[in-house]
Order: sequence, then structure tokens, then C-alpha cells
Amino acid sequence: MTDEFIYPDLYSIRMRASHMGRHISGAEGIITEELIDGKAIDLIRRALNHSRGKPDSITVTIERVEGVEIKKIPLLPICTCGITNEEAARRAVAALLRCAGIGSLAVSAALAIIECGAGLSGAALVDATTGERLDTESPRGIRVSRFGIEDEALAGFEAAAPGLLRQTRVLEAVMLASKAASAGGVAAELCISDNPDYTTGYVSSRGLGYVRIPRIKKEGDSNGGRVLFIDKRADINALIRYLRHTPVMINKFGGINDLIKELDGLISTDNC
Ligand code: PML
Repeated sequence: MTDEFIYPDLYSIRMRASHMGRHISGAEGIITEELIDGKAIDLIRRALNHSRGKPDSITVTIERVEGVEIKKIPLLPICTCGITNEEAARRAVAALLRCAGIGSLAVSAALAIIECGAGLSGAALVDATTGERLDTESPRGIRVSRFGIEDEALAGFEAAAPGLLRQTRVLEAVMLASKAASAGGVAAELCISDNPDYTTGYVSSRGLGYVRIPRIKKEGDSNGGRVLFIDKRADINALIRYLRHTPVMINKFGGINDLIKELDGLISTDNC
């Protein structure tokens, strides 16, 4: 497909579920009209069967997206960092973020936001040097939204991803990270799942790609969240508009680098 291709009109479908105002789950896609019913059912089932509990509110929003508005981006390349324990996972987070140019104050601020159980349902935006929180509108953060994947890129992912990597959760997280990384001003992202039974997180950036970090937290811990590290020169309002509202379609599979990569290789100067 050439970059001149203009999409037909598509639909953005988004689900969010909560219990007494506390975030339970969220998911989304950009799809054709024929797929809307099936996707809506899938999202509702996911909301009702989540390890964070039963929601008392599920909202599914469906909106037409005009083809001309859609931006094309590639999926970030994926790899899994070889990690054997939680301490090594924390060292990997620090080393990868350092390599992406993130200051140590910002790394500590991000970990504090994620670990305090603040109930983020979107991403917290923090200054990549000082760690100052830049999204001030709500403690829940900014939802990175309106992204989908073309069939060919999806087929590339499915063909290359073995076993656990093929989970919907992983694909959705890489898609979200790819949209975030495509925004001018986002230097890197750190994500730790808020699912108590899921202990793999990731660090991502344009240079590093999507680096999965096993054992990033203890089993049973339901604290988690996403932090985007923002370059201080960014226009924060334009960035928030892009993250929330600009529809993007992933049109290229970025590859799976290596199933397990050593940290030293990942933070080589080529990536930093
Ligand atoms: C979540 O959906 O809970 C976030 C998952 C992030 C890590 C996914 C992965 O295993 O790559």
C-alpha cells in the first residue's frame, strides 16, 4: 500500500468500564461497519470478565471517522528483555529509560505515580527531565485513543508472534505504544499493567521500540498505569489533542527483534 492511499470512512469503537468510579478496563479499535456488532460484543464481554472485578458501568462509544483524517504509522518493533527477577526488572526500566534520554527524577516520579494506586485510567504525562506532571485536568490521565490496525499488518504480527505474545493484550499495548511514540514530543513510555495477575510491563520509544519487561511487579499487585515522558519543548495541548483525537491506523508490522534480548544489546548506542 502506498502512502497516497486514502481510507474509506471507518468507525472508532471504544470501551471503558469502571466500578464506583474506579477504572476496571478499556479497549478499542478502528474498524469497518460490518465488524461493529462483533467488536462491540467482544468489548462488552471483556469488560464483564476482567480480573480487576465486575464493573457497574460500561460505556461503548462508536464514532464515524472520516478516511481523510486517518494518519498511517508503523507498529513499533517488539522484543522481550531477558529478566529473571523483580530487581533486575527495575534495573532494566532505569537503564532503558536512561538510554531514551529520560532523567532519573522523571523515572522516580513515574514509578511513584504508577505505584501509588492513583487509579489512572489513561496515561500520566510527565516532564522527561524534572518529572513534573504536565496533564493537570484530572488525576486519571490522558487516554491514548483512536487507533486501529490494517489486516496486512495484523497478519504480520500474528505470523511472527509465538505463544503468549499473540495475546490480544500484547497487541493492543503495542498499538497504543506505537501511537504514543508517533506523537512529536513523547520521548518514551513506561507501562506496568494494573491487572493483579499480569506482571509483564514495557518501556517503549521510537529508538528502542517496544521492550517487554517480565517480572516488573509482584503477582497480586493491582497497582499499575502508564506514564508518557514528554520533551519540555512540546506543545502540551496539541500533544494531548493528538493522543486523544487523531485517528491513526497501523499499516506496517515492525517485526519481532528477538524473543529474548540482553539489556546490554538493547541499550547499545544505536538505540539511544
Ligand atoms: C495491560 O493491558 O494490562 C497492559 C499490558 C502491558 C504489557 C503487555 C505485554 O505483555 O507486552
